[in-house]
Amino acid sequence: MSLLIRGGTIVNADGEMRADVYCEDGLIKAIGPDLEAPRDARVVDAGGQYVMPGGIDPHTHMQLPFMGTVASEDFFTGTAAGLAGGTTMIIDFVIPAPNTSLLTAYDQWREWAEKSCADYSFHVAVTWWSDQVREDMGTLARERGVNSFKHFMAYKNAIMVPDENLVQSFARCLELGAIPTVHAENGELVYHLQAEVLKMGITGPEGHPMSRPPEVEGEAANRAIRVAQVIGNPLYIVHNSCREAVEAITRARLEGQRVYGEVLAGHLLIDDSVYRHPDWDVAAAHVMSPPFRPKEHQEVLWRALQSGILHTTATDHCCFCADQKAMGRNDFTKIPNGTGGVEDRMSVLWHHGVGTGRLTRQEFVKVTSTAAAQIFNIYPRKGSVSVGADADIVVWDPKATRTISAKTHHQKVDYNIFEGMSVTGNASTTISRGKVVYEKGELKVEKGAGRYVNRPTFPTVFEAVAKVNAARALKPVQRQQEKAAE
Ligand code: URQ
Ligand code: ZN
Ligand code: ZN
Repeated sequence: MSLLIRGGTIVNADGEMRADVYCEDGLIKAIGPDLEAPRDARVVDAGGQYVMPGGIDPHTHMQLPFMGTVASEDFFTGTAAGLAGGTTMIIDFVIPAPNTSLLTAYDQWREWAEKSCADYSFHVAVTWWSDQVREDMGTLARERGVNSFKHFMAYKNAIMVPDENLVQSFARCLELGAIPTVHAENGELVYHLQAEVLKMGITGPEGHPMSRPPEVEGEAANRAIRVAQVIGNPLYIVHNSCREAVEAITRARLEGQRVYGEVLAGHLLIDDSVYRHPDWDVAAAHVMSPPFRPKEHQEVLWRALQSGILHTTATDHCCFCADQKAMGRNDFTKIPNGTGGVEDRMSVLWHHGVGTGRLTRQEFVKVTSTAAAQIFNIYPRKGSVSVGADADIVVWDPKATRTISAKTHHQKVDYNIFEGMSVTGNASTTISRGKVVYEKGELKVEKGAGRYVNRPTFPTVFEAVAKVNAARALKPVQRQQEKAAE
C-alpha cells in the first residue's frame, strides 16, 4: 500500500522545506519536490499545510486501575482519540501493584494494549523493591524493549516508593542503561497536609491543591535530581507544574547534569481557579496531581519550554467520569486523580504556542514529538519526517479552527479540561505507518493495528554521564584524601 503526500511543507525539529513525501510498506521511502508515484498510490493533497512527524505523547494511562476504579479510556479509544488530534504514538505506563511481579504486570498491559490503533510503548513503574524486582528490570530492559523506569514519590500507602528504593532502582537503571523517571511530589508531606486539610473540615476538591502546594513538588524534584547526580543517572521528571520544579531542573542543568523535564498541556493553560468552581463535578473533574497551579506558574512553564529547560509536552491522559470522581464526594482524597487531553494536546500547543509566537513551528515539532523520540531512544524511526522513518505523519492545517468540547471529542470521558477553548491549527489528515487513519473529521482506524515499539537501552550515553557525574560526586572525597596526604 503506497501513499503520496503532495504539495505540503515538511516541518521537522531541525528545518522546513517544500517537498512531497512518498510512503510505502509503512515507511517513508522518498522525499523531494514533485515526486512521481505508482498509479495505485493513494494521494493526499497537503497544499498550504504542514507535513510534520506524528505527535508522541510520552505520558498516558489508558484503562489504568487506580484509586479503586479503572480509567474510562481504553487503549483502543485512547489511541483513536490521539490520532484525531495528530498524535500517532503514546508511551503509557505499566504500574505493578506493590509486591507483585513486574513481568506479570508488563504482560497484562501488553494484552490490554493489543487493541490499540496506533503505536505504543511502556515505561515500567518500580513500585516496590526486592532481588526479583531487580532481576525483572534486567529482563524488561534486555528483552522487552523497556528503557525507562518510573518512580512515584507520591501516593503513600499505594504506589509510592521511599528514598531507599529510589536509590536501589536508580543504581539498577544505571547498570542497565535505562533512564529513571519520576512523579516528583513529596508523598509524606501530601499525606500530612491531606489530614490537616480534612481536620479543617474541608472535604471538597478545593482541598486538593491545598494538600499539594508547589513546595511539595519542588522538594521532590530536587531530591530526585540529587539522587540521580550522586548515582550518575540522567533523569526524566514527568509533569512539572510549577516554578519550584523548574528552578530545581534549571540549577541542575546549569551544573551540567542531564535532567529532562516534561510539561502537560493542561498545566500550561489551566489554573487552580477550577478547584473553586461552584459545580462540584467541574471542580472534581480537574483533580489530578500535581494540581493545576496559580496562573503565575504558567508563564514560568512556557519560558522553560521555550528555553529548553523543559523538553517534552504530554497529557498524563488518565480519565475518570463524573460517577467515578464522585467516589470522593465527601472526601477529596478519594477523588480518582487524573484528567484527559490526548486528543487536544497538539492543537492547544499550536494555538497557544505557535499562534502566539512562543514557539516556532520547528520548536512545536520538537516538543510534541522529536524530543520524546530522542530522549526515549526511538529517533529517527519516530519523531522525524525522513527517509527510512516510520510513516507516522500529521498533515496540519494551520487555518482550521475548532472549539474543543466533550460533546464532540473522541475521548471516552464525559469532561474536557479544555472545554469551550477555540483553537486554530488542527490535524486535517493523520497517517499511522503509511495508512490514512483520520481525514476530513472522520476516524478510519482499525482496532489492533497499533504495534508495540521496542525502546533500546542506551549504555553509551550512560557510560559518559556516569563518568562525569560520578567524578563530580566523588570530588569532595578526593579533596579530603589529598588534604590528608599533604
Ligand atoms: O500521577 C499520575 O501520573 C497518574 C496516577 C495519573 N493521575 C494524575 O493525577 N496525574
Ligand atoms: Zn504522576
Ligand atoms: Zn501519569
